[in-house]
Amino acid sequence: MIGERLTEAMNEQIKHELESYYLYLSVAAYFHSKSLDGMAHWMKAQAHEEMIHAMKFFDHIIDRGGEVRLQDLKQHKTQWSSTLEAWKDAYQHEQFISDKINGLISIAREDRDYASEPLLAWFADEQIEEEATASKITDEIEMVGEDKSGLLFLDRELAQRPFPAGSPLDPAAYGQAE
Ligand code: OFO
Repeated sequence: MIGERLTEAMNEQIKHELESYYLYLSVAAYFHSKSLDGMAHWMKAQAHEEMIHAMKFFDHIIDRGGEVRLQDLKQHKTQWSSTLEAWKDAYQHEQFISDKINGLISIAREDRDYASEPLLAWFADEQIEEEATASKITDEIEMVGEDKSGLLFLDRELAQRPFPAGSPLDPAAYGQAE
């Protein structure tokens, strides 16, 4: 059975993952308002991943006999001063999440909760990828600067990210063309 300290920390992490979901949806709305629909699409696909992250912790707590206690979510920004600022926020947010995952690993080790190791190792790996991707795109946006054709090129490229099959965030799932 999972201990109370780790249960509490994982419940907190469910909140952070749902806030990630919310943040990426908020950034998607901002990009749509700027006609950067490819970037908005990328953010929605990312939001889908964040919901999966939240559910991994949700199921783990339940499977280990703990109690899931959902918490209030923070209100995110709805406006950014530039495309670059929005991507920088996403990158910074991923660094914050990595820190939280490291905190969970420390608690699990201190409490000798070996059963959570595979899940937390998966998240540690996932964060390497999430940070690397957000950092790379932020660098690219920084490189194109004020060049509108460069931005358009990146927007088209980011539109290529596939939605996981059956994603409720895929406009095809609710009969919309993106
Ligand atoms: Fe859940 O990895 Fe991003 O936030």
